[in-house]
Amino acid sequence: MARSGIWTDSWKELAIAALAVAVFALAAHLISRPRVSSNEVNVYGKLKDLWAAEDAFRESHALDADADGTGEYGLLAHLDRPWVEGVQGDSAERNGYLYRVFLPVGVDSREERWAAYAWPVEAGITGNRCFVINQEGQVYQAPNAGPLYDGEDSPATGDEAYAEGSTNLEGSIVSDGFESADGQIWTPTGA
Ligand SMILES: [Ca+2]
Repeated sequence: MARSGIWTDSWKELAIAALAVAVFALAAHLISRPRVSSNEVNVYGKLKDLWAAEDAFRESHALDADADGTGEYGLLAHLDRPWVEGVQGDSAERNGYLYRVFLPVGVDSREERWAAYAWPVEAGITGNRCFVINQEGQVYQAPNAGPLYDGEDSPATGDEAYAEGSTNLEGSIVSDGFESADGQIWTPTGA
């Protein structure tokens, strides 16, 4: 009887330990997932804010390098608060994502277009998906599998969401179900 009691206790301890591990794993999953997804949801509003900031900046004529009366779009460091805060190099970090604005070469082109990408500071930890917006104001997302874009070590460089071979942000962001220059399929997103 004593022997079977010991075995019963051992199995109980094992079961409790297994349950504890399962609960811990579930808790870790529940804690990390919402942060990742809320970071991703945050990006949509931030990029729409950035779009409004770029429009306001151009309209203000704060930059008019060729003095033709038409303002040019600016980099993050040119824009109003809160975009200027925490800008390092060309990037700003917000809620686990890096944001970077790209401008085309040529003053006339900078009067017409820009693009901004947002990608995770630490892919798989602070976020998964990558996002892009340009002067047209629509936010697009892509899965960022790999990951393609991951912090400062693996950044977007400007033309990735455009057609293969496109340079200087010419054309449109590819969103018709075909792959863009980075091999991803970008889809419009509302959040
Ligand atoms: Ca100008």
